[in-house]
Amino acid sequence: MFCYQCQETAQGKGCTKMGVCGKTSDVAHLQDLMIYTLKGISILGLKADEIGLKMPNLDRFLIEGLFMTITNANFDKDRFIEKIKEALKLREELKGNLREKGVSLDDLHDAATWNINSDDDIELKANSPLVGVLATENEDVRSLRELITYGVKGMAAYAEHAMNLGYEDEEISKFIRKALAATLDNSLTADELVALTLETGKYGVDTMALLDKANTSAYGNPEITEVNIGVRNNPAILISGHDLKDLEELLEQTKGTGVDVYTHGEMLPAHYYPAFKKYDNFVGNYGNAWWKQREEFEKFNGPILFTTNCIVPPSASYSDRVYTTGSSGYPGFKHIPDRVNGQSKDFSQIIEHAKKLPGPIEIETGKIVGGFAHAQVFALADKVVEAVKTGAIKKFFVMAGCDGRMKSRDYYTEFASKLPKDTVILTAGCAKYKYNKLSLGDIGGIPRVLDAGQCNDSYSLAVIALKLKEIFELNDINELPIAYNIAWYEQKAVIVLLALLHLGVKNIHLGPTLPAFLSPNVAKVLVETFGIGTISNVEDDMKMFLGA
Ligand code: SF4
Ligand code: SF3
Repeated sequence: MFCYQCQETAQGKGCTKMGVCGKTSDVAHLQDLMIYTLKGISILGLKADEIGLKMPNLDRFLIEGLFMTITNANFDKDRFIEKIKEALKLREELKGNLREKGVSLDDLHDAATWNINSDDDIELKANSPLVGVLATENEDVRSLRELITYGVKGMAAYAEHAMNLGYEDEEISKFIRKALAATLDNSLTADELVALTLETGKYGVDTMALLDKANTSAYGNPEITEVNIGVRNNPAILISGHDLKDLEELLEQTKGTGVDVYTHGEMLPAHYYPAFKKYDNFVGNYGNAWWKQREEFEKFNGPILFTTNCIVPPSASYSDRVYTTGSSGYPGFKHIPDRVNGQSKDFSQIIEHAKKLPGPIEIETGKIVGGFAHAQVFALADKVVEAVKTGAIKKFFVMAGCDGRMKSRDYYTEFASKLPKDTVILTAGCAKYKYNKLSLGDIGGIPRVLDAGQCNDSYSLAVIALKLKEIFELNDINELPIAYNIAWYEQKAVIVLLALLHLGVKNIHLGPTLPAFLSPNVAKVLVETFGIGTISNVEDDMKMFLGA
């Protein structure tokens, strides 16, 4: 296997025997084959797009398939084998439709033609040197192809959530096909791939905007909210991941059952939406970011529901009470099937399971505050602008992104706690858990940590920045007193980064390390064009950011 798609990749180079994340070599190969096959389908999909031929299910299939390969989303070998078989079936149907329309299918790439006689052929093919990251020999081309692929994976994740709420954009789906097909096109130059990378960022913005519209139309605009981090005595379900539609259905089905619902990790921001406040059994947030799940799930006592990444291989003490749904999966976990014909998912099994188990053990008490997405910040705009004008706020620090298990990420806790008192942190994603429980105080009633929401709500931070640029009548977003010190882990952070670059944001610092998939030359382009940098130590970085 060879995988270097996340920040925790082995030795900062690539996982070759087993993923640091726990992904086994056979699953890694199957994920590569999944992506390879989706790329083949995309080549055909582009031909269909050219003649305006529509294929029902194609968009959803591509989006789900991509999402399943995101770091920590799905470790279930059998589900990948099934999905690849479905992919081959869909691909052949698509070919049939194209042939009917007289489209020539000569000289297709192997990704669009390989096939199987039996299930064993899938694993054989998955191990072929033609499939996977190292199939591209030139390291710069490989780097750009992977950068685009990872960006598209992140985009697909956000597109799926939007789709679950009934929001789709054909242009985004077409771009996904174009981008995936392009990563197999040997005629493209490095410059063309760089251009495509930046275009990926444009569609990243569009996808996050679409998801923002989907979430806020369905559940209202996030508002300032105090979230309880303590517990009650009732049996309870812990829901993790990013999918708000799953949460809504779970809350509806647990209503009046005596079973409480708590959020974990990236589901915390759900509490900020007005629509979820009507559920008396929606108690609070339990625990921290994804990587602490082993100890926290152990103590939670009740069943846990994963709606997306990030899953950590479980310990035996709780594995029988973990459920997955949607694109997430893990061998041995119970999987709650998808919606059929627009009906809700059926969460009765997990609810019945919860009833038999004791309530959670309290691991902390108190409250955390969040809900500072664009509409809420706009409502406070006068106050914020005044604070900037009087110098009460000297600088904003965007510290969005991901958390992770590496010790080096303690940097972010230290950085947040040492920031001068006249600075405000803007955050989104699970990166916030590094400092959202510190007492950093407020500036004239404005908390010093403003949490916009999930990683996709980094879009909100960009909207806020653009609004401030307008209010202060600046020509360039980079003239604002905003510094970017972003932590990344998986591929959603890649699309967030590309989206920020598309919006013209410069001098983003990305840590705790730069992606292993950036070759020296590709990294150089990003440094020279966008001033991308990484982090060193808190003291030096503080001086650098504050210009002292
Ligand atoms: Fe390694 Fe990350 Fe890939 Fe897992 S997702 S195999 S940790 S690079
Ligand atoms: Fe977190 Fe996985 Fe990236 Fe959505 S849940 S930000 S790491």
